[in-house]
Amino acid sequence: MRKTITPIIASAFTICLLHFSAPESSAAWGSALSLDGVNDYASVPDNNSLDLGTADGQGFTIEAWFYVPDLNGEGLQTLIYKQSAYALFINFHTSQADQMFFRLWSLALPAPGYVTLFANPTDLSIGWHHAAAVFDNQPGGGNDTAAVYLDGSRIGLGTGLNFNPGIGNSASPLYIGAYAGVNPFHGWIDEVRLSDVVRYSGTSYSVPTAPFVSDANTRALWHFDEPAGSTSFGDSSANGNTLTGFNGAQTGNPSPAVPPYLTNPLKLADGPFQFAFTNSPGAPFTVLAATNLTLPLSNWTALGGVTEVSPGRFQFTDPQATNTARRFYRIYSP
Ligand SMILES: [Ca+2]
Ligand SMILES: [Ca+2]
Ligand SMILES: [Ca+2]
Ligand SMILES: [Ca+2]
Repeated sequence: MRKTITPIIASAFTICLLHFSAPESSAAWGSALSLDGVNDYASVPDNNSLDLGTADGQGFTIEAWFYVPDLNGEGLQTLIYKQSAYALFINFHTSQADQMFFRLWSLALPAPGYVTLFANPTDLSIGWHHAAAVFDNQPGGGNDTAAVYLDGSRIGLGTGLNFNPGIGNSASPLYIGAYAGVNPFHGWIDEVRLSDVVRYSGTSYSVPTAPFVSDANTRALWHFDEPAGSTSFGDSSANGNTLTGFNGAQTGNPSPAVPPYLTNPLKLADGPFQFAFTNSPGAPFTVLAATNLTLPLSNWTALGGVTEVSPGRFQFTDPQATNTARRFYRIYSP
């Protein structure tokens, strides 16, 4: 969830002003599936609840939140993948816009046996995004449509598709984050939901603002809210599709879930200024300082790391505080 922090305006009496900044992000609840972009993935064996869109007229939706940690991605990265059935993946680029692909397989199609909907190019920014792929399977053939949505906007639409009775019923496991290690996603994935119904239609929808709740059309729903470091991820639907993390895939968190809470600023006896704050255990922080609050962030001085004196309790001491009459501090994460 995005945290908006209202800046405090400095006055003549301000001796210390602490600004806490966290990375821009629009969602993710609790922890998420952490993926190293090397070979991490999670999977669950095939079963009937994962066979979506196979029956005549049965549409489906696959969706996930994903976190882009940097702008260095180049090449295919997998969100959701069921070989010979359905897949949603991203083609990241550093020198041109990124693309999202939605693939549907059917034995009835000519080689290579699938169609891929290429969504319009879009530049994915650092932070959380919501992606959804919808297959609207009409009875019979010739009138099916497929769509890809990013952050609530439809960025790809395929019409006149001909799946009859539906897409392939494959025996492949369902994969999250990579196809058995191939085309691995780098970042975090959260709130993955598979539904046997068309959840989104038209050109846009309101991006979900809360974790999903399982309903009658939910075939699988993973919150990845297990304790950090878990490699088994429970399914909130009634279908028991427990995912297993491989090659290091585990629960984690890309950013502090809450703004830091300042506990006890104080001036030590010999002059240094010290303060402490609480936050998620292990969260990375850097302290920046400036004597002029209006300086752009790039002109603030990095004072180095913060000490985590006990899990979730951080302390910072500035031995140079005695060198200036006034100094402002800003805590930055990561
Ligand atoms: Ca059809
Ligand atoms: Ca199957
Ligand atoms: Ca979560
Ligand atoms: Ca790994």
